[in-house]
Amino acid sequence: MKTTIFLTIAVVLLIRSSAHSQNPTYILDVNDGALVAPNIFEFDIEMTWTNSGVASNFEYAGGQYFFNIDTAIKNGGTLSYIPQSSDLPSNMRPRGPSIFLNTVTTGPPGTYQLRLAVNTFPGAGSGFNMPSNTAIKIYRMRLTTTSTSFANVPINLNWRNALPNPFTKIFAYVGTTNTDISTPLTHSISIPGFFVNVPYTITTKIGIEGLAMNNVHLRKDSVKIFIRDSAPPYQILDSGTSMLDSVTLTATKVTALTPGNYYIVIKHRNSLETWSKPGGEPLGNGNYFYDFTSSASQAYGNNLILKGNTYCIYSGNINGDDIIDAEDLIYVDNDVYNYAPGTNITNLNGDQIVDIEDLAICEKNARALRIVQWPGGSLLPAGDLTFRTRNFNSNISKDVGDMFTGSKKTIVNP
Ligand SMILES: [Ca+2]
Ligand SMILES: [Ca+2]
Repeated sequence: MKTTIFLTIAVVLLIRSSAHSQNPTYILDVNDGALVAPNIFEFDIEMTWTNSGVASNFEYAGGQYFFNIDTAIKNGGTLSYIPQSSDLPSNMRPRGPSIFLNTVTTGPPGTYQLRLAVNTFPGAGSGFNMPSNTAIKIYRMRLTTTSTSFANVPINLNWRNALPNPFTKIFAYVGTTNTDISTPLTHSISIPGFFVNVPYTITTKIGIEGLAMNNVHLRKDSVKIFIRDSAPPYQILDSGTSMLDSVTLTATKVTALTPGNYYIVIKHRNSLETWSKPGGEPLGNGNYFYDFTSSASQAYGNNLILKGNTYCIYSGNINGDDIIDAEDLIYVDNDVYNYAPGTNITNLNGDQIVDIEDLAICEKNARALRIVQWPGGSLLPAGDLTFRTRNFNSNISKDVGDMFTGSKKTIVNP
C-alpha cells in the first residue's frame, strides 16, 4: 500500500513536471535570398516550431537576431540594413536594425554585425502563438550598399550564436515563465553558396545556317537564350530573348545565377534548338563568352553545320519541335507554291520571299532528319514545348521518302 501511494505520487509528479517544463524547439533559418538590384540584397529570417505534441505550445516572447557579414561586400559604399515585411504583430517584431563594425573583441576582423534588438516582452499570455511546423517570417531584411553594386565576393553571412556579446537569443513563455529556449544548432543559413552575385553578361556567338553567307548574316534576327541546369532534369533556370547581330553574330544574356556549371541553349524561330558542349559551362565568375561558331564540338552532339568558316545551327525547323522533318518541309513547300513573302516563318535565308532556296535548306535537313542533341537523350522535356514556335498535330506518319505528297498538318495552336 505504501509502495502504491509512493508510485502514484511519483507518476503524478512526473506528468506535472513533463507538462510544465518542456521547452518548444524550433528551426531558425535564413532563406529566399534575392539580389533585387545590383546593390540591394534581401533575405528572410524564418522560425518554425518543430516539437508540437511534445511541448504543449510555443508562445513566442521575443528574440534578438545577430549576424556577421564580410565588410568587403559594400564595394566602397556604405551599408544599410532595413526591415521589410513580417508575419509577427508589430509589437512582437525585433527592433532597432543597425550595423556595427566589429573590433578584435567583438568579432572577426573585417566583419560587420547586422543587428536586430529584442522587442518589449509582452507578458505571459500575450505572446505570439507559433503554429506547428509552419515557417513564420520574423522579418524580410534588406541590405543595401550606396555603391552601384555589391562587390562580387562571398557575403559570408553567419549567425552570431555565442559569446562575445551580443548574440542571437530566443525567448518563449514556458508555462508562465519567460525562458531562454535558444538552440544554436538549429540556426541555419539556407541560401546555396550564399554569394552576392553581381549580374554578369553571357555573350554567345551564333551562326544560323539559313541566314549565313560569307560568315555574316543577311539580316538581324532575335534568338532565345536559355540557361539550364547541367544536372538532370536540366531545368531552365534563366532565359531571355536577344537580338543577334548580323555582323558580329553575337547575342547577349544578362544573368545573376550563382556560380556553377550550366548549359547554354539557343533557340531561333525556324532553326533547331542547339545545346552547348557536354558538361556545361562554368558561369558565375564574371562575364562569359561562348562561341558556337568555332567548331562543331562547341554544340552538344556536334549538332552544327559548317558554312563558309562558320559553324551554324541547322535551319528549317518550322514547327519548333525537336526535329527537322517532313512536317516542316510541307510548310515551306506550301509557302513556295504561294509565293509567300519574306516575313513568313518559312523564309529561312532572310531575303524577301519564300522560294526554292529556302526549300533546298529545309529539304537537305529533313532528309537527314536533324534532331535536337541534348544530354537527356531523345525527346526534350515536355515543359520545353511552351517555348516552341508552334504546336502541330503529330498524329500523322512522317513519310521521309515522299515528302512532297504528304497532306498538310493541322495547326493545333498556331
Ligand atoms: Ca520540326
Ligand atoms: Ca527566302
